[in-house]
Formats: sequence, C-alpha cells, structure tokens
Amino acid sequence: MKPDLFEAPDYYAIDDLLTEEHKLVRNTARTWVKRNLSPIIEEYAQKSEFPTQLVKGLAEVGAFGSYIPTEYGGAGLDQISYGLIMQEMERGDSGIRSTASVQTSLVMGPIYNYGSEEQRKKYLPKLASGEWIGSFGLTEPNHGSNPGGMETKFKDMGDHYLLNGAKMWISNSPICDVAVVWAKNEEGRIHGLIVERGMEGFSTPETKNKWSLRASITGELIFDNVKVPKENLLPNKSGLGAPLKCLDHARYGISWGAIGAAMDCYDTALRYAKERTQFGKPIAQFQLQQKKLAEMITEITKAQLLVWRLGVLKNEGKATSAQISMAKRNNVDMALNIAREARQILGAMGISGDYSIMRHSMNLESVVTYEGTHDIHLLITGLDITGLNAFK
Ligand code: TGC
Ligand code: FAD
Repeated sequence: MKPDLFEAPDYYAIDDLLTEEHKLVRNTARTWVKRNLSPIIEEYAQKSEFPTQLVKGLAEVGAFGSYIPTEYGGAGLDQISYGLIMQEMERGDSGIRSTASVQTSLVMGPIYNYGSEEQRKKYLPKLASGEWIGSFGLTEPNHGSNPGGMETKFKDMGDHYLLNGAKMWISNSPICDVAVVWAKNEEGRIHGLIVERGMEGFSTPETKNKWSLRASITGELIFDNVKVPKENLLPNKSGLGAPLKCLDHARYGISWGAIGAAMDCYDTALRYAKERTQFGKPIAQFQLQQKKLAEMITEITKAQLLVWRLGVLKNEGKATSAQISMAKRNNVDMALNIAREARQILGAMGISGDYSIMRHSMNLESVVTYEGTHDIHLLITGLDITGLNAFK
C-alpha cells in the first residue's frame, strides 16, 4: 500500500460551519487513521481478517459511544462530531466504520435508550472502552428487508427466558462478547434481549467467502434453547420501532461515513491524474478526466452539505427517519459511483491493492445493502412524500 497522502476536499469551506470541538475531534480521528489504520488495512482486507489490535485505539478516539454520556463511559459528543468520526473511519475502511457504528448505535444505543440503569452500568463502560465488543442481531435467513417477519422467539419459563432462532449477516458476531438480539415473545411482540458469550446453546459461526468488507468480521448468531436471565430483557421499548430507531442513528452515521470513502477515492484519483502522463501531458488535462473529477467534487460537496444540515437537525432532535433514509441512500450511492469512476482514472492501477479505491468500491457494495438497501430507502422516501405505503 502506498503512503497515506490524503488531503480532505472542502470546496465550499464547510469547515467554517464546524465548531473548534468538531474540528479537534475530526482531526484527532483523521490523524489516528493515518497512523494506525492506513498502514495495515490493505493487508488485513487481503487476508480477510479484522485487525483486533485497533479496538483500543478506536475507543480512545471516541469511536465507541461517541454521543453516549460520559457517565457511562461514552465521549458525550454531539451528532456532528459523531458523524465526523464515522467519516474519518470510513475514509480508512468501511469495515472499521462498521465496527464503530455497530458498537455505538446498535449496541450501546439500545442499552442506553431502552435499558435499565443496571444494564447501562453493567455494559456501557466496557463497550465504550473496547473491553467488550457487541453485535446487533436483527437480520435472519428468511427476513432481511422485512425484519417484522422474524422467526427468532423467546418463551417465558418463569425464572428465565428460553431463546430459539438464528440471525445471519451479523457484523462482529464471531468476536462479540454481547449481542443485542431482537426476538418475538409468545404474543408475537418484538423485544430486545442482551445475550452474552458463554450462555449455553449460543454460538456465532463466521461467514466466510466475502468479497466485500473483508477487514470486518461477519457471522451468524445461533440460539439453541439459550437460557437468558430475565434481567437481560431491555425493558423500556418494544415493537419493531425499537430496532428501527437504533437503525436511524446508525444510518445517519453511514451517511457521513460514505463521504469519507468518496473523499479518499476522489483525492487518490486527483493526485494520480495530475502525476500520470499519457500522450505527453498529465491525464488530468484531458477534458474527459476533468469531467469525472469535477462531477466527483460536486457530488461530495452536495453530500457534505446534506449531512451537515441533517446533523444540525439531529442535534435539535428534529431529524426524521425519512430524512435519514434520504441521506443514507444518496450518500452511499454517491460514494459507489465515485469509487467506480475513480478506479477508471487509475487505469490498471485502479484494481491494485497499492491504492485504496478497489477496496472502497467492494466495501460499498455491502454499505449500499446493509442498514436498509438502496431500494428500501427509496420506498421510505416514497411513503413519506406520497403517504402511500409500498410495503403493505
Ligand atoms: P412499519 O409497519 O412501517 O413500522 C413498524 C413500526 O416501526 C416504526 N418505524 C420506525 N421507528 C423508528 N425509526 C424508524 N426508522 C422506523 N420505521 C418504522 C413504525 O412507526 C411502526 O411503529 P408502530 O408503533 O406503528 O408499530 O414496518 P414494516 O414492517 O412495513 O417495514 C418497514 C421497513 C421496510 C421500512 C423497515 O422494516 C426497514 O427499514 N427495513 C430494512 C431493514 C434493515 O435496515 N435492516 C438492517 C439490519 S442491521 C444492519 O444492517 C447492520 S449493518 C451495520 C454495520 O455493519 O455497519
Ligand atoms: P432482501 O431483503 O432479500 O432483498 C433482496 C433485494 O430485494 C434487495 O435489492 C431489496 O432492495 C429488494 N427488496 C426487498 N423488499 C423489497 C420491496 N418491498 N420492494 C422492492 N424491492 C425490495 N444485519 C443485522 O441485523 N446486523 C448486522 O450487524 C448486519 N451486518 C451486515 C454486514 C454485512 C457485510 C452485510 C452484507 C449485511 C449485514 N446485515 C446485518 C444484513 C443487512 O441488513 C441485510 O442484508 C439487508 O437488510 C438486506 O436484507 P437481505 O440481504 O435479506 O436482502
């Protein structure tokens, strides 16, 4: 892998919209990525392994529990700082941002928002410090876009719950210490349960053979008559809206993260195009290459403004789920298109692991699928603007 020469594009002086704290948080994460992530990420993606040695550093830069209050070990930051951290992590690799998203929004988030005080105290500090890794089990073999149909269920046995079922495509499942699992009770109502590694009947086999998100570990969560203590049920919210609300926070983070991947592809392509000479001049001088680069910076700038405004709305508690869907869909699509165009600018070099573009491109195929596919988010916007529900 080439040295990390990344320079972040800021065509509309968006830095002027950020506070000193935002810039400090962003720059700390950026420096951490350059020093710790960039030098090793290609090797780990090639060998399809999660770099566990980064977990402690992720915790130190506030990537675990960015907006969770400090009394529970979180960083107590606002939503724009959270977004900026996700942007910087995904600038390095979508798989590393995935780990941070899941830990913050899908594991610490539900425990903080729906958990008892005892659960908050027991789990949040250990998750914030990276001592424990969490996973989030919603998707099942037969229920991806339609999680409301889930088959995983639990039964009240008097002094404990008995959990049966299976989740698949779960980020970090093979290395997780705790899993927030969504399952139906005997009345068919969805609840969140905290399942801990070591509980009898709980296993987490790894899903191999991925061409995407290779530096992130993915697997299943299998529950075969797992006895879950009653105090592990999240008491303060139930119904499908509970996991979907967690997804709002994670999707918001992804809408920032995708900009990071896009910026890295654009920056790499711009530098390469200015250095690479064909027909006696830098390829950046050809109109066709300028068109690609000009369109990339235009799309990145639009995406930056979209998430900045969304972050302000989120800080004010006003961002709607549909607004978040629009940003996730637009920004991931934008990043995928930029990765494809940037790869072409590098010619054959674009497919080499000496550059980050092909890895980003492959990673983004997962990002455009998880946390709600491209099509699902379009239908959420469609429902919001027409009032007519395509899912029913
Ligand atoms: P629907 O009937 O519309 O809604 C059921 C209840 O949920 C409420 N609701 C929401 N609440 C909060 N936030 C949202 N975004 C919400 N969307 C809906 C809704 O108001 C209703 O509440 P109530 O009180 O009336 O019961 O549900 P539906 O069954 O028709 O499905 C709607 C649909 C398709 C939009 C939804 O199910 C969906 O978003 N599907 C996509 C599934 C998904 O995103 N899965 C992600 C799995 S986790 C993951 O991918 C992690 S990867 C992380 C990483 O590695 O980075
Ligand atoms: P399906 O739902 O089967 O969809 C297949 C296609 O049909 C898609 O193109 C979809 O858009 C389309 N489609 C479905 N319904 C409709 C409709 N009503 N109208 C039009 N088109 C439709 N899940 C977790 O719970 N936790 C995790 O940590 C997690 N991590 C993941 C990590 C990776 C690397 C990946 C790839 C996935 C992960 N997922 C996780 C699962 C992810 O959320 C699902 O893959 C996603 O929600 C889509 O579900 P599916 O793959 O079953 O596709």
